[in-house]
Amino acid sequence: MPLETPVRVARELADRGYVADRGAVTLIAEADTPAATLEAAVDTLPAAAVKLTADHVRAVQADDPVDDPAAVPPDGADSDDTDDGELADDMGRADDDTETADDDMGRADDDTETVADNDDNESTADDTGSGNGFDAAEAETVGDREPSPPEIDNDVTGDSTGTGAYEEFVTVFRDRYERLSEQLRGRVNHRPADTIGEMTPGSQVAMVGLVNDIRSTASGHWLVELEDTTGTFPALVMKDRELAATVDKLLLDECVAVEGSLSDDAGLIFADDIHFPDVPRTYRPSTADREVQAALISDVHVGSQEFAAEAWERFASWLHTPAAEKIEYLLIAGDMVEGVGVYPDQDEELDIVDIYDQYRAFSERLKSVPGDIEIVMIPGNHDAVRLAEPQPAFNERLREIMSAHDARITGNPSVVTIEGVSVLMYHGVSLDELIAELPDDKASYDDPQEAMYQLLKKRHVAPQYGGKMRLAPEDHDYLVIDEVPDVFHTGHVHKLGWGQYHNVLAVNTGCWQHQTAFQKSVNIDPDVAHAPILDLDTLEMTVRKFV
Ligand code: D5M
Ligand code: FE
Ligand code: ZN
Repeated sequence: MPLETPVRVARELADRGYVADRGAVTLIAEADTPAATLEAAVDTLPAAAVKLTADHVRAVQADDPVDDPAAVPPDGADSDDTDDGELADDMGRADDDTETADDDMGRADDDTETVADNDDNESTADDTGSGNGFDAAEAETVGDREPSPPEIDNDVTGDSTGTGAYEEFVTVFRDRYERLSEQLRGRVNHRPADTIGEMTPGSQVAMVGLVNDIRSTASGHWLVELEDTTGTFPALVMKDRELAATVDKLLLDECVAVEGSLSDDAGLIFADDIHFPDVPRTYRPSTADREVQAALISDVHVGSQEFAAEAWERFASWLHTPAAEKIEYLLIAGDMVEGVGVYPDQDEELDIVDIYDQYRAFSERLKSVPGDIEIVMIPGNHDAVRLAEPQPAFNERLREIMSAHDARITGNPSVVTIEGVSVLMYHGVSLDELIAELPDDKASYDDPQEAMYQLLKKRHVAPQYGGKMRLAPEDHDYLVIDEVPDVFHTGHVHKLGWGQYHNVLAVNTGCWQHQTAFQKSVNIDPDVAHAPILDLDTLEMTVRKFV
């Protein structure tokens, strides 16, 4: 029995449109005549069924002693020529593929990156298993995964009230102010905007507000205007003060506190300090109480000519191997498909032109993933949901198309808690904005995690409204980061980057789409087919490459 068999069994099933749980794959792979067992097991499924379980396979094996290795000693020559013939042939071809995959995975091992490479964390070189993972002896000990259902919070799906009316923008910004100012209030002795002008000139004052305007004065200083529910008030940041560097990091509409002294005419605050809601430095993330892992990915872009199909299949196959047995969750942070009409001339690079066909093809790709892995997905800007954020999850029709894998489908953003670890999943459109607006050392495409740190500091996933990021005004600002997450997971910029900010692991998870013509024209070199694997019990991360 070739060692690669579990992978080939999984592929064969996926090709036929079935998802199988790990137990089913293992039983078929270990059967004396895998091809016949597979055929028989599939035959027992009702026409509409897509999921093959270990019980199905056991039922077939109980009925048919020929497939029970204990009952009939294997006869190699016979089984090769008869029962196994056809599939063995197919699998023989697959074997060549697998060998490449194997080879690549060998490299993947060498290429495995750790948090330590990227930041100052400690991590083992590769704790996802030794060798290429296709170890038959180990496979025997592999049991079914038993993920717990994820808890989902902060999901707009089904609760959207916004119609886009002006008053709703007032409401959502008021909510943003209320919730973020709450986090700053205890730290400064602040006053409402409409009473500051009545205070004694020269006195110490503080105000909490949303940044309404940032402009430089004729003499090169900065005027930052804050707005609260009573009005606006300006603060002056002198250009030669250290604080001027902080102004570079300010975004419109974010919530900050300014402290300083009131000018002689009581018309502005000379700013001494600016505070952000931020994450406490002492934050201690929660961890799982068992050894279990999650794979975090994004930007699959099925339907694009650049979709990295082979790499995806290598990844999915690897998930069937013992090296991946601890991976019980797969989180996908948006852009499942390439979509249609997302960017000008996008249609020239489409492999599949119909949006529903794209989701059908995506669903097929999901079938290659072991059926006992819990999948959670949120939409991105290429997906067929409203573009304005917060984005509700896929509608019924799309859920139906993607139902094979029984994934948890939730909005963008969502807080997904798995094994006690809270993961803030957000697709990441605001990252483009941050990278454009902030100084390079604070946000760049090469280090997308730096931009994520800024979002954590601002406690909002998309502070600046009006540029690339579209806001849907709800009665509640879903984009505020109320609770500090243990992990912050984004995608969108197609670059891999991760690190810790005040003990929160921030990871942008690259993509499964090779460089597009647009990306080539602007020199974006995407990080394709990387799968960050997170240990939920230690929050250490390793990255597997499937390129
Ligand atoms: O976004 C992938 C990345 O590339 C993201 O940083 C936006 C950027 N991008 C890609 N195509 C375009 C066009 N045509 N205009 C502007 N920016 C673009 P994704 O959401 O996967 O397209
Ligand atoms: Fe994308
Ligand atoms: Zn995107």
